[in-house]
Amino acid sequence: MTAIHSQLIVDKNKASQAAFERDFSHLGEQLARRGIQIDQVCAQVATFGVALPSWGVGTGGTRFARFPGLGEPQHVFDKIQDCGVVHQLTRVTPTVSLHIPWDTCSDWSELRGAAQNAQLQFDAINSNTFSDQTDQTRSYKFGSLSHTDPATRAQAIEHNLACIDIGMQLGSKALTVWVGDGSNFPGQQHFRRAFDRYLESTAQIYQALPDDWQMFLEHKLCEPAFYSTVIQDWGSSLMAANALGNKAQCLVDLGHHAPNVNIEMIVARLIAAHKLAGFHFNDSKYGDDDLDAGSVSPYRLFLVFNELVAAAHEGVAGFNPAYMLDQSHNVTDPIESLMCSAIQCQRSYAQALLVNRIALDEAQQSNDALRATQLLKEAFQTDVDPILEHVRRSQGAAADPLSTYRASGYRQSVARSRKRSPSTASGIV
Ligand SMILES: [Mn+2]
Repeated sequence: MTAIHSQLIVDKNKASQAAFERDFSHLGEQLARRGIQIDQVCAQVATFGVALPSWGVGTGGTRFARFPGLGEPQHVFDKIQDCGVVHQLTRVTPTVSLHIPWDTCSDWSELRGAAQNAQLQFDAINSNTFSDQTDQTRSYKFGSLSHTDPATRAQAIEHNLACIDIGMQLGSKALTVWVGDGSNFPGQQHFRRAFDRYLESTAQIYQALPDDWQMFLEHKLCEPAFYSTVIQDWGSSLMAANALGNKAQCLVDLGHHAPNVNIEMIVARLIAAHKLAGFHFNDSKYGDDDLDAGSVSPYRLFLVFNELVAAAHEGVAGFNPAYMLDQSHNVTDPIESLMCSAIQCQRSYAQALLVNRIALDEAQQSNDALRATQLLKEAFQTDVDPILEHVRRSQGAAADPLSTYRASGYRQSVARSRKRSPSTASGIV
C-alpha cells in the first residue's frame, strides 16, 4: 500500500522521459571518456540507502519556539506513513530509526506490519535518557548513565534494556546511545569518575545485547551541558567502544563537532580502528544546527563519502557503516527536506564513486598535491543527477521526487485528517 497514487509517478516520469534519456546518454559519454562505465556506477548507487529518523517527519524547533506545520504526524503510525512517502518517491530510504519514548505504541508487531506495508524496515533504535518522562521516578537533570546516584543510573540502564526489547520486536539490529550527561561549570563534575560510571552503566547494557546486535555510541561536543560532556568527542567514544567490546562502535553525527573540525579525517581514523558504526547525516554552520544534509557544505559531505568509498574500495575488513539522517526542520515541509537530504547523501556517494582512485594514489605517492585535489574536485563537480534519476526510474520512484510530492497534494490531504499540534512547546533541539 502506498500513500502517493502510483499513476501520478508514472505520468510525471513519462513527461520528462525524453529529456532524461538525452542527459543520461550525454553523461554516459562523458564518463566513458574518463574510463568510467555509467551502468556500473548506477548499479552501485542502487545499493545505497539511508535511514529516516522517525522524529524527522515532525516539525522541529529551537529552544526558543516551535512553529508547527500542517498535517504533522500525531503518533508513530503517522510517522511511518510519512516515511513511507519519502521512500516511495525516492527509493533511497528503506529503513526508519525509532526513538523511545518519543515513539510509543501498544502493539509493536502492529507497527512492524504497518512499516512492512509502507515497504520499510527498522534501523537502529534510539534510547533517550536526556529528558525526563512523566512516569519516571528519578530525574536526569544531573545526568543519566553517568549520574552520581546509582539508582538513577539503574533507571537509565533499564530504559536502554527496554529499548533493546522493543527493537528486537521490530527487527532492529542496533541500539544508539547518546547521553546529554556532562557539566555546566568547571569543578561541577569529576571528569574521570563520570566517564568510569558511564562505562560501568554501558557495560551492563552491552551485556544485554543480542549476539547479532551492535551498540552505537554517539558523541557530542556540547549541549545541553555547555562546559563538558561525558562523551565529548571521537576519542572518548573510541575509548568507550574499545572498553566495551567488538559490538560497540562509534557513531558520527556531523553536527556534533566544533566548527572547522576535519570530520572526514575522524571518519578515516574510526575506519582504521574498525570502530566506525555509521552516521547521523545533517549539516551545520555553527554547532548542532541539524540543517539538511549538504545544504551548507556539500563538499564536506562529499569528502566524508570519499573516505567511505575509499575504505570499501580498499576492502577494509568489517567495514559496513549504518547511514541515518538526523535533522530538524523548522521552516520546511519535513517530507521535502528528508527527500532532499537522502538524495544529497546518495549524490555524494555517487560523486565519490567517480574518484579515479588509481590516479589519486599515484598523485599522493608522488606528492602532487594539486593533481590529487583536482581529482577530488573533478568527481565532486560532475553532475550526477542523471545517474540518480536513472536509479529512481528503474526502481519505480519519482524522477523528480519534489515536484511529484507537491503535485500529489499529500500534505494538504493529511492536514485535513490530522489535528493541528500545539505551538507552545519547544521543539527538538
Ligand atoms: Mn544524532
